[in-house]
Amino acid sequence: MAQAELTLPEGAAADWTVPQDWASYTTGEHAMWDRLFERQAAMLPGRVVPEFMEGLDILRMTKPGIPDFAELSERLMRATGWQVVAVPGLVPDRVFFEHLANRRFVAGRFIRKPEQIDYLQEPDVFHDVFGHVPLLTHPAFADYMQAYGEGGMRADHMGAIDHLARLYWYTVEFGLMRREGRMQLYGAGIVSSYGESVFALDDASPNRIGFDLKRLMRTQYRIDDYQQSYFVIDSFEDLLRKTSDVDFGPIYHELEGSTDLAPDAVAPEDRVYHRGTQAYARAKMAC
Ligand code: HBI
Ligand code: FE
Repeated sequence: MAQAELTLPEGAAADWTVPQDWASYTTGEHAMWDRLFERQAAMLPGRVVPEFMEGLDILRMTKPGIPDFAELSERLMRATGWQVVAVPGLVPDRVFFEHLANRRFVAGRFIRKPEQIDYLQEPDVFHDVFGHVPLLTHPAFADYMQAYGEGGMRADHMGAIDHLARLYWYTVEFGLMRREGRMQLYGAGIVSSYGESVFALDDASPNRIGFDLKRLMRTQYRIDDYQQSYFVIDSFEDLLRKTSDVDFGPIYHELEGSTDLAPDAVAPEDRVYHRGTQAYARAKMAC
């Protein structure tokens, strides 16, 4: 996605970070976190990979209220050497990549308003912290995120951010994993969403297709609704292996000459776990 020009907000450091200022959250804001947390915590066990639930535990995220990033960072640092830093909102791609490459996860400090409980455009602290941070306690996933940041810095120089961003989208944000015949969630965009936590796993509408790096980088995505296709990895170790020992340069070059695939496409060479009916997407289009 071509990113609109963002300007450094007043009060932000040169790397776009701001103080979280945890003490200034209101009771209402903490209550909003608790409401979202309880809803997801009741639904996710069994649906999400166990590594996610273990991450919540390691980081003591089960205690009430919006987490204090300093405390999260201390525990995360001990587990995998990652930190959580606050940013005002979306940051430029190269800033985002540089933080990841240095094992810093950038998180919004604001929380959604009650009327935005099920949908908001910009990532808030619930999406960023509840969705993304627990898996950063897992060594292979933690390394994958750093490698993604490093890959982003290289892609920036090659003009290939759009293709690389699809990898982030279909793994970190909307990934599924299948182990021992069991499909589970791990993408942050899914696990932080009440509706999509069910849709991604159980609905007949979306495709569920085996992970293939090049295929996935050709696939367009939707930012305004549930995904029409989800991609399935075997394990975090497998994801790391299939992306970190790969020279993306020749892939980007090849992709320049190939056409994109629509979000709902099924290709002949796909390993299809479920061919979606696309009934949900079609019903949406009709209204
Ligand atoms: N900024 N705060 C924030 N959070 C993101 O997830 C984010 C961002 N800037 C750029 C970005 N993501 C993506 O465009 C990259 O994955 C390419
Ligand atoms: Fe996200």
